[in-house]
Amino acid sequence: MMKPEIENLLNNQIKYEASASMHYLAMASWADSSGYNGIADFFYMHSEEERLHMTKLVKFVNERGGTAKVPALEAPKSDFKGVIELFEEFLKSEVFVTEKINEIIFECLEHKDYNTHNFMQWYVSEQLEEEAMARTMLDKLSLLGEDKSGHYMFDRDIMGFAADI
Ligand code: OFO
Repeated sequence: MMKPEIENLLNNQIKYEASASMHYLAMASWADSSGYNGIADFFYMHSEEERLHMTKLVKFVNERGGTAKVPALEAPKSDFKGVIELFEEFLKSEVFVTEKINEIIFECLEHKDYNTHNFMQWYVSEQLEEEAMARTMLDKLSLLGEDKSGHYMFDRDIMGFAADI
């Protein structure tokens, strides 16, 4: 049986993954309607990934005898100044999720819940990759600055970058 403190933290994490998924869906939609089709595909795909992260947690909580809570969510930000702001938001969101995952890892050790600790390792390595990806993309965009034609090239090549990271 899972300790209530851990169950609570995992339920909070379900909410963070769900809201990252909706956040990225809103970002995909903004990119789509702004003519950045590559960036839109990247965030549509990433939104799906976060949804899977959420579902994996829902199943784990239920399997361990807890009760997973499907959360209500606030509407995500849907308007962005440009591509740079989009990727700043992406990095900020991933850094936030990493902090929350680290808190769970800390509490698992405090409560000697090695099973959940083990399960959460998958999220730790996933976050490492996602943060690295967000930073690399933001670095590339910072080099381009406000250059619109550069942004369209970035949009054309983004799936290639994502595959290389
Ligand atoms: Fe990238 O947030 Fe899930 O884990």
